[in-house]
Amino acid sequence: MQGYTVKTLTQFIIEQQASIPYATGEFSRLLYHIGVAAKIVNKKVNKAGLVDILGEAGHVNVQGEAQKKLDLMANWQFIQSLRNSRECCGIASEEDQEVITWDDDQLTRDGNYVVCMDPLDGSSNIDVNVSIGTIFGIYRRISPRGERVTMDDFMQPGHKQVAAGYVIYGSSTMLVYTAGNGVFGFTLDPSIGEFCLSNFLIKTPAEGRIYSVNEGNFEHFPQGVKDYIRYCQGVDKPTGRPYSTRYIGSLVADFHRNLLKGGIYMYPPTAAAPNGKLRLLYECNPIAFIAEQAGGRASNGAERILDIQPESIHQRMPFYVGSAHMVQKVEELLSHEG
Ligand code: AHM
Ligand code: MG
Repeated sequence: MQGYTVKTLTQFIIEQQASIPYATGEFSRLLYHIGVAAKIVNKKVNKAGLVDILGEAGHVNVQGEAQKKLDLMANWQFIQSLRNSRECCGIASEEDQEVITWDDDQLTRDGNYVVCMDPLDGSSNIDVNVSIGTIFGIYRRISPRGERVTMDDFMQPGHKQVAAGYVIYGSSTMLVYTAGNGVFGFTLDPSIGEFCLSNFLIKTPAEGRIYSVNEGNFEHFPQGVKDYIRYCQGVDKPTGRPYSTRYIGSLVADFHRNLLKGGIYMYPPTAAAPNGKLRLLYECNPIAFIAEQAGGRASNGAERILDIQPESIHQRMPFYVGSAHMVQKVEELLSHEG
């Protein structure tokens, strides 16, 4: 029987590390542990239909949304794995009001990195077998090693991320990440339990033909966004319009499709949610870093996402991300609003 050659995530990380002079392996260890947590969460997500894990856990998370059982499990799993890595000294998670630290644990306090994460995004889709995802952004701490992490460690603008990624639990499970030198995708081969390199140096088309937005909120969008949606719907052969609308309501899945095919994802402000819905630290920033690394663009309509100075760990931000020309177009229309 013929075998086949694969490059696993672990192997890839080791090779990448070897190409960075003086790299100590700390960062590689951190990424490795994220991969381990992703595999465990994947197993549970796959099993979700079989065991009594579906449904709400009876708690409300910090945004007042009902937490699903799988959210809690994923949160716990990633926290444990990050702690085990000994490289992470603090976590900001969508599921926890305060940042997570391990002050009793000197080894962990010595860690050089903080992680901002949404352990299971798109959780309203859990019960209906639609793709969900994990999102993470990694920063080097600015407070001295060995001491308690401070809020300043988390209040760094997105361009300070040393790496960011997402895991999509979909028809297959993928881990996509960037460490600032391109975007790489790994597909989980369940038969060997390894993430295998499947997408080398992902580049997103500068122009796309898909727009993804919750159009049910149309009446509440800023005029510039309404104008952009009308533009997408307009008929124009040279630009390939009308564009297609595709909206799963699961950021990772919507973004991943648009990244590969070309398109724009938007979560604009509405009257009820003047800052939009998505969270800057653990949803917008990691996705924005990946988008830019793939040649795309990410903005809040007026400003580059990665330049925004965070003010609190759960802060929300309007979000426009994807193919560079499409994001520029909506920015241009928004700027006419005055
Ligand atoms: P969540 O973090 O509570 O899961 O919410 C984030 C999700 C995104 O994945 C998705 O793009 C968006 O919420 C969908 O929101 P809406 O249902 O308002 O369109
Ligand atoms: Mg989320």
